[in-house]
Amino acid sequence: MTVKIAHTPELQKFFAEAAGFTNDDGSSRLKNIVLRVLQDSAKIIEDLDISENEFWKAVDYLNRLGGRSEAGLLVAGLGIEHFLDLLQDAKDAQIGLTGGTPRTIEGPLYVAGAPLFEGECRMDDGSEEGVATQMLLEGQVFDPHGQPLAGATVDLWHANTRGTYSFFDPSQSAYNLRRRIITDAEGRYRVRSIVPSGYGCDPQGPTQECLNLLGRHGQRPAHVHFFISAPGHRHLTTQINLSGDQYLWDDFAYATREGLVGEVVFHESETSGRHAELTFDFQLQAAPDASAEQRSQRPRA
Ligand code: MBD
Ligand code: FE
Repeated sequence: MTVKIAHTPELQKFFAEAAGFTNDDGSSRLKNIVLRVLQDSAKIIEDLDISENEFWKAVDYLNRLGGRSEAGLLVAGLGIEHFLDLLQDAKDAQIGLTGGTPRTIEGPLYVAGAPLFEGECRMDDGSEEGVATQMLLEGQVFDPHGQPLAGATVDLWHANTRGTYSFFDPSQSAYNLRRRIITDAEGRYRVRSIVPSGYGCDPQGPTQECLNLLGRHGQRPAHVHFFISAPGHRHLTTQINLSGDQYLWDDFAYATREGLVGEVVFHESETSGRHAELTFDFQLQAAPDASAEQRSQRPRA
């Protein structure tokens, strides 16, 4: 027999009290959100007949998730971060704000303050020389009219050959594979780097623990992240996902999108050996207001 009480006036009054509706302090926005969380949580518990053991297992899971700083990873893996992109796309479409390079998720591994260069630079610290394949990555940033955008900031980051990121992988040097480049007069950026490997969730971590119970893997294709910004233009958060990767269209974080696949071309030469080239251009939208020029206020490393 299923017993349901959450809908009763007594319980609704109780949730309103717990969410602070009977006092005049605090944030009314947060009160509204917390009330909804309480109501919907209670409904989930009732509707799915959540047992006491299941409930406390979930509480413990959240503690362990936070303890390992994997909350940002889980929301990516459950597709909620991708949902935010789809929702923003739909909001944009409704007001006719279209065009330019598609957005896709940031992921949890950005670090602010990467070394800044004009036009071009090298991204890797050379520590994987002999192991990594050299990659020349270049392209142009365009404005909404298709004109090259000089002075745009291309803030890019990617993993090493083991699929790990500097800062989060303390064995790498500071800001390895993280750079900011100001586009030149022709809107160009150009970097010498290495071909990244795809990312995989820590097999021992709480995110993979959840994915296992969903019968899912925790792998991403090889990819390069970008924040692109320029005065008067809308901030763009996106990624290039690399062609040929087995996870290209089987990304646990759902970041690969039409228009965001980079064609990596491998070359064999007697003088410089094997190296890869990847060309990828970006187009920004005009900023509807000044705040649109900035990236989100998401707390980051
Ligand atoms: C990554 O490198 C990433 O890009 C995302 C979205 C999630 C986990 C690791
Ligand atoms: Fe990534």
